[in-house]
Amino acid sequence: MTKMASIDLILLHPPTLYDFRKRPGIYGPISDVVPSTPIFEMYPIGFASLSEYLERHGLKVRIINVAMKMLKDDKFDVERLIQKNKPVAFGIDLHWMAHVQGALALAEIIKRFHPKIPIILGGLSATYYHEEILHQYPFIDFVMRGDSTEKPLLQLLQTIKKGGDFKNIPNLTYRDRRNGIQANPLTHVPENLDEITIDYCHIMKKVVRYVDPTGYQPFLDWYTYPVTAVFTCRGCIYSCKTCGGSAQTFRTMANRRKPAYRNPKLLAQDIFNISDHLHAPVMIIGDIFQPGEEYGFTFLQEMKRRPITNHIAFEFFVPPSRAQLKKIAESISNFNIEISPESHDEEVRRAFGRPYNNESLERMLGDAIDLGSKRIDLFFMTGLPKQTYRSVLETVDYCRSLLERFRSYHKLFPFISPLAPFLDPGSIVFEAPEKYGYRLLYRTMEEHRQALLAPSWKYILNYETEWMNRDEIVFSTYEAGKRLNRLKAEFGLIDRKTAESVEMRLDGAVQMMKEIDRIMALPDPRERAHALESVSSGRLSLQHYSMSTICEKKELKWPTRFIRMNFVKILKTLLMRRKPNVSVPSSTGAP
Ligand code: B12
Ligand code: SF4
Repeated sequence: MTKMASIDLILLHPPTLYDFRKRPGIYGPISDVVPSTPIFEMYPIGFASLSEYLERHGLKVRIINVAMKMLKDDKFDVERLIQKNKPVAFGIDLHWMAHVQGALALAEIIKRFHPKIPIILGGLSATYYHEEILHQYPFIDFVMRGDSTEKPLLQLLQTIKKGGDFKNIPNLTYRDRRNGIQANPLTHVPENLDEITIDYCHIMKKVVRYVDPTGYQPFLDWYTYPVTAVFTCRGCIYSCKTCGGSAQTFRTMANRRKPAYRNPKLLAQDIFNISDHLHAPVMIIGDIFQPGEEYGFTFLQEMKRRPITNHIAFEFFVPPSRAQLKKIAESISNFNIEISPESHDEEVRRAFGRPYNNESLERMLGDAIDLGSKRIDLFFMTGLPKQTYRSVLETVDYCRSLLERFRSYHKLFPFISPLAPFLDPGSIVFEAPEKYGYRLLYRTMEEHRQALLAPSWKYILNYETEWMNRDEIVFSTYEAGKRLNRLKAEFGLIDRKTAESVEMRLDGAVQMMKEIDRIMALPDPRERAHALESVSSGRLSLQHYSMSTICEKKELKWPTRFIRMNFVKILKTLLMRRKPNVSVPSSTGAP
């Protein structure tokens, strides 16, 4: 038996488009405000909890970030990787819809080499399309649905290994012996997150076990900027109209009636564990006041008991009160904030589903600055309900007014990015586009898969709105990006050289988009294909305009210390057996 034969599950993270190295396109600013490139090489953080949980229950799991390997090495041979690995099962995430083409392509390769090894798909998009997946793509054997698959996946793997009936495994959709498709009830919907953990020490140990730092790497420059995330919840209480993770979407798609929260004390412990090993920033995913003030205050009290120097980034769904900010400032010395008003226009913001006005936003900015927030990021978006081209540009004017008002602060960073590449499947707007002024261009999984083969992100976008067509969404984004870039230089948030290089790239991208439009209008398909090929192999490589367009990745970075890893502690952990940071049974303290 080979060494690899003992692995039970290999979790693979696909690129958005397979093979993006041979088929470049203008992906545009679709990933400008997340750490990934448009290949979306970041794997779902759920991979970490799946791996930890399954290993805790006696299985052997390996994560391989295929997208990252392809991104880092032009010659990386995916087929060879697949061919030489023979686990009991392969798992592929189809969490973000943007991976639909890449996920299916990887699955096809696996089936070609290993027709007998089962392939499991999971994640939010797979959950939404579970039946279509099994109907349309014979190379997929199982879809594990829901936002919490640790336990049912364990059951599935045990059944695959030992034999048995699949019909009692919750959340599972599968093909039965007569090739019929069975969707078991989605009943595993845990009420809290105390039994699972995102344990970075577990990941470090796996990196060593498989001698594979790239396979576990979450995004391109993670080893120089090892930012981490901790989770307060799965699910959400808000219902933002285009969000595939809203309360309503989770209810219909994942059978979740209310969010599952992590015990606030365990959450603090998650941060301490990270802080012991890494000096880099920690992002808290989910507003700590979403479950109620008591949850947030319990967490902060816990943090106060053990002061740490890591920068902690808080995201807020609504502006917190001064009293709440004050508690944060008293408990955490280096706190940072991010909030997404989406638009300066209160009507647009309301139509999107954010329940606050500019006055409360600006009051919060003043308070946070006053109380010592180290940095504040504001995220705006294009492609929103009721948003026109003009309104997008007015958002930049609003940013100017904020930068002027808080001029002496120097740490208020506005960003603007498009709702792209796709309107989230299962979101309120996706389910009833006309009602909200949207026109959905692709609905099925196959339509999305084909769309990803288009040469520019304009043709990939799966929607347009009553207020902006795809052209306007695309070009208002570039124009706003350009103006915001200049604004940042003017207010000293980025240096002149950075601003100039962003602007040059932006202008180049716009030119290239127009050239692609011209080619796409050619009536003869052969001529079109030929022209597209020569553009992509041309001197001005498409790749150059695709990786980060309207801002630089470094603009997103939270402050951090120069030496970001505690190597001594990491080494000790690697040599030690640690108990996972979970509590069973659950006495959450969360509401
Ligand atoms: C945190 C978050 C992020 C973080 C990602 C952190 C990470 N590495 O996972 C950041 C900010 C980086 C991010 C980025 C993006 N996000 Co996001 N994100 C979220 C958010 C707010 C929470 C996600 C969450 O709580 N996950 C819970 C964790 C613990 O579980 P998990 O990772 O989902 O994994 C579990 C299951 O999904 C499943 N599972 C996942 N994969 C697999 C694979 C197998 C084989 C199996 C069996 C199970 C399985 O089991 C896991 C464990 O139980 C949701 C909104 C929401 N309320 O859910 C949006 C959401 C998931 N994001 C979304 C989008 C669109 C994006 C972007 C594409 C946006 C963009 N254009 O930049 C990018 C993609 C980034 C990338 N891949 O590189 C959409 C997805 C809609 C869709 N169906 O496509 C959501 C629903 C809402 C939204 N619009 O923000 N995101
Ligand atoms: S966008 Fe809105 S609905 Fe979606 S996760 Fe954020 S707050 Fe919740």
